[in-house]
Amino acid sequence: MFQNVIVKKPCRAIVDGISTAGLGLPDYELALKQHACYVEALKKCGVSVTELPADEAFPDSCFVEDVAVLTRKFAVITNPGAPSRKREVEAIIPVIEKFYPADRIEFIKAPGTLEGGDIMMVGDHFYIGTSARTNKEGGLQLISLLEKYGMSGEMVPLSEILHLKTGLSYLEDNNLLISGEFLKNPVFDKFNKIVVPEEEAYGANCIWVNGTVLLPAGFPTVQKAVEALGYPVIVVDTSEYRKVDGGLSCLSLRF
Ligand code: CIR
Repeated sequence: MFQNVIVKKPCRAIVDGISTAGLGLPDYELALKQHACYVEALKKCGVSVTELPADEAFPDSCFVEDVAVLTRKFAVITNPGAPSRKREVEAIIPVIEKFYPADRIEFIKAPGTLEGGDIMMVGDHFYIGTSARTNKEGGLQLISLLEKYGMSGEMVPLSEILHLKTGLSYLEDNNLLISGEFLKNPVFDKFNKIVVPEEEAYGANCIWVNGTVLLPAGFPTVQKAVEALGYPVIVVDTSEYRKVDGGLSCLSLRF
């Protein structure tokens, strides 16, 4: 169960965020409204939400998931692989210090790079996507930190999408939403796979929060499949974040 969630308001500079989507520029006012709905949905799941102010210096800074990995035993401040995002970590450190003692805050160090979107938690085991943003050195550093705290991790290479969780969402109870290049990876064979069709690929990025699943709006096949598993669902429109390659998981740190 999660007690806390950290989110960060989008800034006007979100229009300059890194994007490969080809869907046009985000509408800032709509992005703000969608963010407020996202926060409301999280609160309905019984978590306490810490909302950080917008930071105009960093266009992608609302995607707060990427700057930290928060486990039940310790926190990791990442070293984002995207050069424009590296210094986003400076603002998150004092926030993480409010929740974790100083001796339980660890750091990914250069030449290691790692972004939280590449990390999927399954109990005390963590899947680490090696991507354009997270390199093997960063993955090895995280695995050795996990082992220090009695947990474990393994690396999963990916090449076609941004982050591991762009294409995978663990919904607890062994249920895994899975899409695209991960379908043929035997690493995930032990899960109950809920296959996301190609045309709904963006819908593979959902979040489980205390038994409820938050889903992006506009992905009916994914929604039906998640509902069929018995989860209560809250649909949240993330259209403006999709324009800068972001989704539901990217917008929060849940711990
Ligand atoms: C980026 O490219 O870094 C942002 N425009 C999107 C980050 C999405 N984060 C995530 O999937 N965890």
